[in-house]
Amino acid sequence: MSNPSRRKLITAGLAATAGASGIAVAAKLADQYGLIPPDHGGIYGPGQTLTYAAHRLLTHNSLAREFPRSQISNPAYVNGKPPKDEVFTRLQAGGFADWRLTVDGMVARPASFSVRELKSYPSSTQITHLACEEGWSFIAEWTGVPLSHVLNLVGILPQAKYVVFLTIQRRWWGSVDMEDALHPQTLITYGMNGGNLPAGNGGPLRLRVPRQLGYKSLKYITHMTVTDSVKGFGKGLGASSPEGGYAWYAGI
Ligand SMILES: Nc1nc2c(c(=O)[nH]1)N[C@H]1C(S)=C(S)[C@@H](COP(=O)(O)O)O[C@H]1N2
Ligand SMILES: [Mo]
Repeated sequence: MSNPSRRKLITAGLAATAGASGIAVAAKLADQYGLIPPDHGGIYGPGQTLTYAAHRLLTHNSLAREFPRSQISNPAYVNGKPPKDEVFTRLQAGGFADWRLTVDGMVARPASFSVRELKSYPSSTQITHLACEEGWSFIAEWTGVPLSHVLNLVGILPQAKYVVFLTIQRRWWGSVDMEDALHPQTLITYGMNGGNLPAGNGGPLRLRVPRQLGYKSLKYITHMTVTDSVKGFGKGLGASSPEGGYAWYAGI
């Protein structure tokens, strides 16, 4: 589905059916094109499907806005406190030398990376906006390795549809589709505003998905699983966010 005029046609079809005969019908059309988000059930499901399908068709390959250095927020906003448990405290005391990011699932070469290894790969820096669903936002410079680079190292299998992320905080986990996973601005970050990523902002390792709301940018990531279905994770909705009433897809 790479032809832009075809894309426009399908999107127009989605919009027209949404207007004429209800979004449930539009959701059926989206289904024909495989554009169904994991939280497609329930009363909000058709709306979620319409949002996700329309975004995917219209904003394919689009870039999140990047800002000049002068726009960086000072101080950066920190939402919540870093974990206080024994495991995190011990890892932090050791300068996160023992922090690992493991990658498994539908990959040719499952692997486990230290922060130092991730820092040795080609890095990417972006000055982007992080917007929380609660209404506040800030701009920061993020540095990390593109997730696509890590996925290429482990070799994703052709049937892969999602990358699921677990964090050191069990309550916080989520997933992105392959389009976001392979998007050039999706990073595994270890740096912020020129220094190491502060623990308050998710250090030592944090996902950045700048085309979606802040809650998709999971902090303290420890584990990634490449999969063709998110049914086996939690309640099967693809993330902790829809379990708590927020959309799985939070595109902006
Ligand atoms: N592991 C983890 N990731 C998380 C959160 C969290 O509490 N724990 N909060 C999320 C929410 S709701 C937002 S808005 C951003 C906040 O990022 P910040 O603390 O760097 O401002 O991180 C997201 N990722
Ligand atoms: Mo948030």
